[in-house]
Parts: sequence; structure tokens; C-alpha cells
Amino acid sequence: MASPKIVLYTNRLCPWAHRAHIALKELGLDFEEVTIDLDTPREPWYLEINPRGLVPTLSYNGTIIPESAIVTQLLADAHPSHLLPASNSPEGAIQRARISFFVDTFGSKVLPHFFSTIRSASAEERQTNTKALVAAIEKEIEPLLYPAGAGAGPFFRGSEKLTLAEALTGSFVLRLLSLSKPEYGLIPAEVSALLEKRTPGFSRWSKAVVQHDSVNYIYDEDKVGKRTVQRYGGGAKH
Ligand SMILES: N[C@@H](CCC(=O)N[C@@H](CS)C(=O)NCC(=O)O)C(=O)O
Repeated sequence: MASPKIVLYTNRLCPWAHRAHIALKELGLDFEEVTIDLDTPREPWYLEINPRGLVPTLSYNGTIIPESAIVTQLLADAHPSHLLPASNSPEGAIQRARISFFVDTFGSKVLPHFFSTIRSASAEERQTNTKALVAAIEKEIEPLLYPAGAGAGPFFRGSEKLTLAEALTGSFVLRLLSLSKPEYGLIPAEVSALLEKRTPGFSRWSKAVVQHDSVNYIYDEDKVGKRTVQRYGGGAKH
């Protein structure tokens, strides 16, 4: 297959766009990166490409695909790999369903608590939101990561290699772990000890995720941390 012509319209500080970067790196695909300035109104040429004005958007051999989950899945589907099995066998279809359920659970049950925590208006509110965040990870995510009979690897369901589950959640896991450093004041530092104690599976998985080169190679913690504090205010202020 000839190499596709891929253009990614992105901004490296955006966790949604970050999903596409993880898949592109893991698949070893060459692409052109076009950075969209998110601090100024979108220019008309970009709104023609993506009328929603959001990043990421992918141009894949000239076909425009918006929305991070769809972009990332398209890359995984078009370039079969360890990220995602094909759907033309029952085992492959089941693994795909499991990954979809995991990503759906992470997005609907965990992310809302993550965002409420970093946007908390007071130290008390931050503590309450953090407790809810840890409780959601314990109840919803912990049982899905390494169920009985799963493999021995560190990734989703014991995979030795990164999967689409990590490509779609890794950017948020990076933020969850790194923004709990005291200098940002966004997530109480005790969160790591709490997770270690209550969610050993998540602790193991999240450490492997953030150490993976495909996940962390574009992450600029200092920039993301400062920007998040600027936007939402860190706990140090309260
Ligand atoms: N559902 C979208 C969300 C993407 C998104 O919210 N991107 C933000 C940056 S992190 C954006 O483009 N914001 C621009 C704006 O709101 O003007 C996706 O998954 O691709």
C-alpha cells in the first residue's frame, strides 16, 4: 500500500488532539502537522475544513475527518496493528467492543470528575471532587483493566503493547498524574497515594501508560500545567 498523505490539524496542548498524535506515532505514520492557534478566532480556511473549528481534524488522502475518537479509530482501522484487531472474527469483534466500552466508561464516568476537580472553586470543593474521581476510577475502571484470565502485560486487559484503549485515554491519564504536583494546585497531591491504595490495577496501568513514548512524546507538562492554572486557577490560590 502506498503511504497515505496525512495532514493533522492540531494543537499539542489539546488532550483530544493528543489522541491522534499517539496513534500516528504508534503506527509509525508520516504526517504533516498544522498547528491551529486556539487563542484566536479560527480563520475562515480552517472553518471550511472543520466548521466546528475544533482540533483535531485529519486529512487522509484528501478526505477530511473531524473528532478525535473518529480520527484515531480511522488511523487504527486503516493501518492494522496491535492497537486494534480487525472486526472480521468473533475474538476481534469482542476485543473491539471491550475497548469501546472501556473508552466510553472512562469518558462518561471518570472524565467529568477529572474536569470538576481541576475547575474547583475552593480547596474544600477540590477535596470533594477528588474523592469522587478516585471512587469512579475504583468502581468503573479498576474491574475492566486486568480481569481474571487477562494477559500479563501492563496495558488494557494485560496486553504487552499499547492498544486503542490507551491511545484514546492516555492524554488524560498523563494530565491526571502530572497535574497533581503541588506546584499546580489543580489536583491534591494525595491522589497518587489514594489511587495506589484503592486501585492497584489503575496505578500499574497508568504508570505504564505515561511512561510510553507514543503517549508522552508531545506532552509539555510545564506548558499544559501553566495554561490549566491560568484558565481555571490552581489550589495554591485558595
Ligand atoms: N469532541 C472534540 C473535542 C475537541 C476539542 O474540544 N478541542 C478543543 C481544544 S482541546 C478546541 O478545538 N477548542 C477550540 C474552541 O473551542 O474554540 C474531539 O474529540 O475532537
